[in-house]
Amino acid sequence: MKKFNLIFVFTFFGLISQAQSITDTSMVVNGVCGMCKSTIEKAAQIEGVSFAEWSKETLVLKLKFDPQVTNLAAISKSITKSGYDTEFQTASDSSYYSLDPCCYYRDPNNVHKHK
Ligand SMILES: [Cu+2]
Repeated sequence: MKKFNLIFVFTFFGLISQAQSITDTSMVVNGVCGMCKSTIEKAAQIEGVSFAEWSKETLVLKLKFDPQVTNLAAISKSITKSGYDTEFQTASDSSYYSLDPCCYYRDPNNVHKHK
């Protein structure tokens, strides 16, 4: 009985520490439309990321990830590779221009069309 309680306590605290080890944060990612949203969210879901949700209104990408597996820099890198600028890095021109013209968020006229 005593052994059982001990196992229970360890399992319980194991679950708590696991829950606390998830980083809950956000970063700003530039974009304009629903297509940007799916590309950004897909690019953000690298190994260790359990949640990624971007808003075209606020440009905020909400994130939950395991800091033992990944970090903001790695997630930002994956997003810039897909063509989007984050608050930390700028996407290369070649990845930016491989986006659909509808998604050209650096073009003020295009941004205006979406607002
Ligand atoms: Cu778009």
